[in-house]
Amino acid sequence: MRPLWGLAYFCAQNQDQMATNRTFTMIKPDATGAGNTGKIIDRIIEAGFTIKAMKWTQLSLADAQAFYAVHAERPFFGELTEYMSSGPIVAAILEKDNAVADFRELIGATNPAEAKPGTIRADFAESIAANAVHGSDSDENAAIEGAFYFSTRELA
Ligand code: IDP
Ligand code: MG
Repeated sequence: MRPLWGLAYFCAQNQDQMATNRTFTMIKPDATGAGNTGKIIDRIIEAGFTIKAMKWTQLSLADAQAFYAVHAERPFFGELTEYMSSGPIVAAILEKDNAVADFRELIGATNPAEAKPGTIRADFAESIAANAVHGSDSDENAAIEGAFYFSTRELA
């Protein structure tokens, strides 16, 4: 096989791996710090999501600013990025039909005071900033956010 064809094949495979029916999540520092990581992963699996990739890591402040660049103009950007870099997080790519919308349903509203009973944020979040979990808001952002943490070789 000529090298160029090999590269084209590799890129096509990568695109396929970043297709829809996936979402991206982080278990945030409040939840990892409170010892709720395992309980939250259980909820995610019980809700029918398959884990495609997962890692325990910590964001630097610069990483958090890059990840949340879309919120750079929001008044809470400084608070959010300092908080998200303050302790360990668990990053994961999840798969399920209708993954983005179903995961947002599972985690509940941004403000835990408004999250429906039984949602992850209602049960585990501390505040609107320290709200236990992140969930992508679109297929496009799920692919971008997943690629922030994982190469396609890390998916299984
Ligand atoms: P989402 O996580 O439910 O999608 P976004 O509006 O995208 O909510 O906000 C991103 C994150 O920024 C939230 O999950 C939360 O941690 C934080 N955040 C949102 N609104 C506020 C606020 O009013 N004060 C402090 N932090 C906030
Ligand atoms: Mg959001």
